[in-house]
Amino acid sequence: MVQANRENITACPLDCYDACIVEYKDGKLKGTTQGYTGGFLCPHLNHYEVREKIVSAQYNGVDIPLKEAIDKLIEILKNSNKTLHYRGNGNFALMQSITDHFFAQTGVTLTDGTLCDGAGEAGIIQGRGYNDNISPKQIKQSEVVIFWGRNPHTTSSHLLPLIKGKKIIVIDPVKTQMASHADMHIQIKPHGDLQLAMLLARFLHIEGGVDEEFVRKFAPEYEEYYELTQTIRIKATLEEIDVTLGQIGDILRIIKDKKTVIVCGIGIQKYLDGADVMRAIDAFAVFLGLFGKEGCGVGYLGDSKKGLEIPFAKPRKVVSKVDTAFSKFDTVFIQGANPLNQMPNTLRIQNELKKVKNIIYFGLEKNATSAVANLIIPAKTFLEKNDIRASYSDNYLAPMPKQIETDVGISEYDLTKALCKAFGAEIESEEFYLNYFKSYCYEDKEGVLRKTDTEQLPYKNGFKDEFEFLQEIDLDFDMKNDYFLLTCKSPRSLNSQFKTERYVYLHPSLGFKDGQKVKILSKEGDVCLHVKCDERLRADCILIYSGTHGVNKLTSSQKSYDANSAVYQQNKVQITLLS
Ligand SMILES: Nc1nc2c(c(=O)[nH]1)N[C@H]1C(S)=C(S)[C@@H](COP(=O)(O)OP(=O)(O)OC[C@H]3O[C@@H](n4cnc5c(=O)[nH]c(N)nc54)[C@H](O)[C@@H]3O)O[C@H]1N2
Ligand SMILES: Nc1nc2c(c(=O)[nH]1)N[C@H]1C(S)=C(S)[C@@H](COP(=O)(O)OP(=O)(O)OC[C@H]3O[C@@H](n4cnc5c(=O)[nH]c(N)nc54)[C@H](O)[C@@H]3O)O[C@H]1N2
Ligand code: SF4
Ligand SMILES: [Mo]
Repeated sequence: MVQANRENITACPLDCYDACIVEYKDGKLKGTTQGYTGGFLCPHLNHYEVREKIVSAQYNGVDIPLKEAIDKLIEILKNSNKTLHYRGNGNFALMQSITDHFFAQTGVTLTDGTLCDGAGEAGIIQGRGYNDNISPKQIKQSEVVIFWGRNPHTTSSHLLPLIKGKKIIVIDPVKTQMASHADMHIQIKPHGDLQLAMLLARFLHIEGGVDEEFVRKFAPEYEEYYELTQTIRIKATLEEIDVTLGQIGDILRIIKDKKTVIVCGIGIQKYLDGADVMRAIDAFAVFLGLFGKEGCGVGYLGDSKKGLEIPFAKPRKVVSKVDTAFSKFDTVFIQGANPLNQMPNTLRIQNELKKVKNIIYFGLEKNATSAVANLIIPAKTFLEKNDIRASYSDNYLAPMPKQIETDVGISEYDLTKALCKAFGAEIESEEFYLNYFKSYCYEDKEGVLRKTDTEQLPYKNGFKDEFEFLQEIDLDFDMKNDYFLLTCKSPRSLNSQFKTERYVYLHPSLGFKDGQKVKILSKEGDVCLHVKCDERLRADCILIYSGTHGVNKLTSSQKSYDANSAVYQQNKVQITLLS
């Protein structure tokens, strides 16, 4: 039997690539050397307590005891004809979805699709058949790392020690911290990645650099794909995406005969055709034969639950998480999410939620969503409850035993148990589920629980079937008019948690000055923000970080063509000066 908990060791609960295992000692959180945390934590966990926590349940703006709030919740759910359970990833641990177990059993509607990485993942699955992420071990063994639409200093800082001394290429419209240290930075126009990836594959083929042995075995349709890459007009395309032929040559020269990993982020896929972009990057990696070899591969967000059968009841009814028709429900139970700030098209969400009779918010802090809720139920922080988490990129499960007792809030398990009891639904003990997850693991010599059935070297026996290349492309995106909206992750916030940003970032050449107030407009709406000039940007881009109040008034609730994923950068925007 696998070891249970080590008292002071828990794990960061946040939805983050790194899944740090942490120590809680004398009221402080510290990094450990387990997993690949390397002994340090990022600012979020170093300042975990800065958040303004909700300390009391509320009904219609009045503080009430927790017990009364739970009774109220039961009453609301009993009298509701149509209820929606909308759950985000504010806490990424596995027991957070125990609430699904109750809602699914009682016929409540749940959500489907993602605000996050779905389009890219769909592209991976279309090409490779399934998504298996590379582990940090492969990144460590590589010679060249290409960061493609990923900002490691902000969103995966624990990769940094692993890439010391390697050749680095960054493909990003922003001169990120990594870009300014890199051997090469392609400051590509947003949405230019599909064409770049196809041109790279084409020139690799022209130079005779295709790994013939690999493609013949695992991707026999590669000549047809090469023909597709030939349909792209070279000169016009390079101009359109703002890349030079020299840069293409340089990339191919740097990676020639080198163990290369391509570390992709969600930046490449916040578009309707996000799946195609990821698939074109994969195709380039296939031409290079990067799969199934030590020190090589393509990383992205993975299915962190891979290899686990989730023991909770499955929903019978689902609706989209991206363009959710909230108004069709009497009751909306929102857990671990802040849709009024984080979902696309805020005005639409505001209008939809106005028509909902009962809005219940179950979270840690006050935010745009709690402000419209009738009933607020405070959650417990990860230190105050038992849980266990998985990682996107490594195969460990990290137990998260309770560290502190408090009388504020309720855990997801305890709330679900109370609901199951009131409705006569079935539920096992908390320990049962935690042990169930642990039963997938063995304990390695460092004392880390690792899932037994996971490949350490993904695709070592090839893909599910042969690699499926793109057969056609649709380049229907306005690359010329107005400004591109970039909306990526801030170092200070975790989406809308912690310290959110308040500015719009513009290139100084646009003529705006720090502190001026501007209105940013898209076809969905507008938002007024103060300017910060930023040399790291292209002059045709504006940057508003995820979490900034009002940013999603600009974004569209369309869904990516493949997978029901949000497309935060599909809309172009305009700027006008206010003062
Ligand atoms: N500090 C911090 N860390 C986080 C989060 C956070 O909010 N704050 N959020 C977490 C979550 S939920 C997620 S999903 C991950 C995501 O983490 P990342 O995958 O790193 O995602 P982003 O920051 O959205 O975008 C990454 C980079 O893509 C670039 N980019 C934007 N558009 C394009 C494009 O068209 N082409 C190319 N090539 N690049 C482009 C952006 O400039 C940015 O530098 O981060 C997690 N970690
Ligand atoms: N403009 C723009 N919008 C974006 C993005 C972007 O890059 N740009 N990124 C998108 C992406 S990748 C993502 S993943 C989504 C994230 O969007 P959301 O899933 O809405 O995530 P957060 O903004 O982090 O809000 C998390 C909520 O969870 C609550 N919470 C934290 N811990 C717990 C807990 O233990 N229990 C409970 N019950 N609640 C808890 C917090 O109080 C907070 O209200 O945003 C998307 N929206
Ligand atoms: S947010 Fe990410 S990097 Fe920061 S402590 Fe948590 S898992 Fe580690
Ligand atoms: Mo995300």
